[in-house]
Amino acid sequence: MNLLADFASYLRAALVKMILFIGIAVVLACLTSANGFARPAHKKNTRINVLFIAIDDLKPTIGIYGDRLALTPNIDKLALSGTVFRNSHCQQAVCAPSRASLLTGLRPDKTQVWDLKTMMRDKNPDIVTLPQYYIEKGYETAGTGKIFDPRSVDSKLDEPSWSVPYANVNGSRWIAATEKISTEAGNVDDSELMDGQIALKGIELMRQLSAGDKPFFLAVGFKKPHLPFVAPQKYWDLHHRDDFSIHPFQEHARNAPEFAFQPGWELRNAYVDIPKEGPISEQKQKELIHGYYACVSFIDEQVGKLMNELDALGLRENTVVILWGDHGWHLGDHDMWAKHTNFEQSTRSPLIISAPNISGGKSSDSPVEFVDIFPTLCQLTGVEIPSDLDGLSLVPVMDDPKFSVKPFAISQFHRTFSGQKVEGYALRTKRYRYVEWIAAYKSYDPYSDEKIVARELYDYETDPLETVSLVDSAEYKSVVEKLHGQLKNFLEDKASPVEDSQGSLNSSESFDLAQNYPIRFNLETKIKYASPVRGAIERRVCKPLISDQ
Ligand SMILES: [Ca+2]
Repeated sequence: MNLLADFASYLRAALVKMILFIGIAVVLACLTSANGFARPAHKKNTRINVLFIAIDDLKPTIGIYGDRLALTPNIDKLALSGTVFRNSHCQQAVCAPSRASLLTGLRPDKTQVWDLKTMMRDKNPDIVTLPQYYIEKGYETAGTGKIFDPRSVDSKLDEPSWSVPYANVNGSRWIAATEKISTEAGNVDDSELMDGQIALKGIELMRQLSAGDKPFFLAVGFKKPHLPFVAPQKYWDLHHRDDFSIHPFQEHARNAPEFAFQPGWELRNAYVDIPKEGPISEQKQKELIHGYYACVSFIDEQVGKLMNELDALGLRENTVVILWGDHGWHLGDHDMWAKHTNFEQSTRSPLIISAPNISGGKSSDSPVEFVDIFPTLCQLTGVEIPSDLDGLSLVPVMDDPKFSVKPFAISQFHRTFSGQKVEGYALRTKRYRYVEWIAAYKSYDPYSDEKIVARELYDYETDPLETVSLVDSAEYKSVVEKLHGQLKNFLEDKASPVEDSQGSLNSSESFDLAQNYPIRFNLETKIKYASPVRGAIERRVCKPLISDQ
């Protein structure tokens, strides 16, 4: 009995050990599989993504730029996490040339896209664009909406630039209008208009890209506030027409050459409610200004949707967000509408960059240019900066907004004068704008003073509205000489802006946005009040950072 009992006891113990062994083996197998030993590990992407937001025809009618009438809570919020460049200028104030230059980091005289019909790769088959460069660096690149101007690239919106086929979005330019009118409102959902669709497509792409193993460069290009000024009624209702005034200076600047101005053909030639020539009534001007601001608020809401998705996906900490408008816009100043000039309201364009590991709420008056965007993004994402770019990284300015990387920005535009082509090169410093109009010339040609057919000088400290060109004023003789010398050196490629000022610290009035903006205004309150679901809005009061209008 004892032996049998002992044997039975032995069997039970052996059985328990066996069960324990099998159990432990199963658990271990599960654990190793769960730890990924049984299959390749999923490598978490720790590189920096880029969210690249382009806004067509957006001037700095943005709250954070000091515009009292703008309602742009989402862009303002983005700006408070980044750096606002208040003295930022496009290279040529019209869509295709500005975008081709920005997206290649090369000035228009190198891309040779100066108009709305030249195909960028006909002139430069081997040019490497910013998104294309990111593909080379191991990124996934995707785009939707308007990034390149479609008139300057192939039907796939520059196929070499995108690793994911470009996501086109279609839609009507008007809500219900059967005629080509310049403004329209309608009780429609955002998603019924093209820009609402672009935001949704941007979100879809962001989700798709964030699920992949590669870092991404996602470009989302909104089409408003480009004409016609069409937006859902709720964005028109955010603004009160009586709050808007027509521009106080509606004449051509004294002493400026007549050809420097344009007759507003983009507005006058395309819309049935605008006279082909002659005065535009005060009532219609206010409607246009109201429409522009409504479209800006409409786009601001779409920017908010993208930013919310970026946060929801947990991507904010490893994504650089950049927002830019491709050039400025004349809203009636100098009796002009639209762009196509070398004046301040055409060349000055919003630029906001928010980057992980660089503190936000900064604002800089340093002159900067859109050719600076390519190298800046490279540095912010830890990618080597190509050596043949025309711009400079703005990271030193983002680190310390008192820093200047260059003493001036250069814009250009062409005209016909006395039967010949003249090219106007505008040099913008912190205080001045100096323009030379040069006959039958581009910057790659030999420079000669004798080819200059006209010059202009504006002093924004004494004349922010550019009412008079001071180029012949005795008081400004030494200023003109200095700026002429700088422009001549630049055009002769003897001294790029780099050599003139790199590493210099200036003592300009740069300040902390969070402390100075807004003075009597709480951002959260503004977002609440600016919500389109609310009809009435409390008018806000904040200190303008720079005199815009
Ligand atoms: Ca444009």
